[in-house]
Amino acid sequence: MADITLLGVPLDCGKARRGCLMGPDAYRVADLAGALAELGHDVHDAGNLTPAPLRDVRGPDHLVALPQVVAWTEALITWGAEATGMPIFMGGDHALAMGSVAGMAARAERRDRPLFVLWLDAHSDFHTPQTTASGNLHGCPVAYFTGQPGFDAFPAPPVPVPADRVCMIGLRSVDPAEKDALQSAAVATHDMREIDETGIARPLRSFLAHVQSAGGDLHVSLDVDFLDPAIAPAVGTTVPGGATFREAHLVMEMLSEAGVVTSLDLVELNPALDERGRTAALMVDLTASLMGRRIFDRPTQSFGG
Ligand code: Z70
Ligand code: MN
Ligand code: MN
Ligand code: MN
Repeated sequence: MADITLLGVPLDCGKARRGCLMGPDAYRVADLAGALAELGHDVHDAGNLTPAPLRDVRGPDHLVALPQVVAWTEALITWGAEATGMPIFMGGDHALAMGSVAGMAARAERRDRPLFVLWLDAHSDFHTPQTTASGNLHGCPVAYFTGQPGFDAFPAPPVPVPADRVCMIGLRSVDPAEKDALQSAAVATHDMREIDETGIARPLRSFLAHVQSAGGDLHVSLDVDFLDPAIAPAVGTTVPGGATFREAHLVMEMLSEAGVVTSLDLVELNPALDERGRTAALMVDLTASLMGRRIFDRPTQSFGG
């Protein structure tokens, strides 16, 4: 059983629309801790993280809340590098993944294991501060933690994650600059067109085989908008055509059976947009599937490779 630490990260400045700061408490109200404890895990709620002191940082003028996102990133890297067990980062918007992933990469290096990242999102979040048109830093975390240039205002990621250790599933909203950058980067990108044609298990199975054969740690970053808005309305950036309830649970069950997941982000939940808490409840159920909840028991599985 896992030693799980829930960390609230009420970061709400990665974009203009407010509400994600209530995410951590929505997960507490939906009893994420209880759902995981029921599976036999040792669960500890570490409360909410506090950002580092604001510094006078400079960057392109159109960036939204740059000093605040830098301060959160610093605090997350410091916290994550020292974390033990299985951290679950309860967001907060996706800008938190700059620090959560960079921190987990630092920790993985200390354990002498390569860190892999599974990015479950409608968006590729591969902008740099120079290419983002919106100025919203929640659209930039993957470029940051893979060590792309242009993040001078930020602390350098202690251990950049090589782009070929990142797998994105669920893509259906990719801006032109991101598309160009992804075409020359080694990130594995699986869009909804591919998933419709081949099914969601195929790309996931091959990525998990890769992680297993490399003996890696796996960080999963789950954006609410990976899911179809019909089942997960509580997100500022709904994009039609998302993962179904069954696809999402299958992904989580396969992740659980692979036995490689060592940390998780739950991001972009905006409780002000939820309907009677159903998106928060679904995110809790998906996390429970990831941590071992099953219809029938199944053993840990080797995905070959
Ligand atoms: C767009 C931008 C984004 C998440 C929206 C959207 C980015 N590419 N990311 N929601 N999680 O503004 O850069
Ligand atoms: Mn404990
Ligand atoms: Mn995202
Ligand atoms: Mn998204």
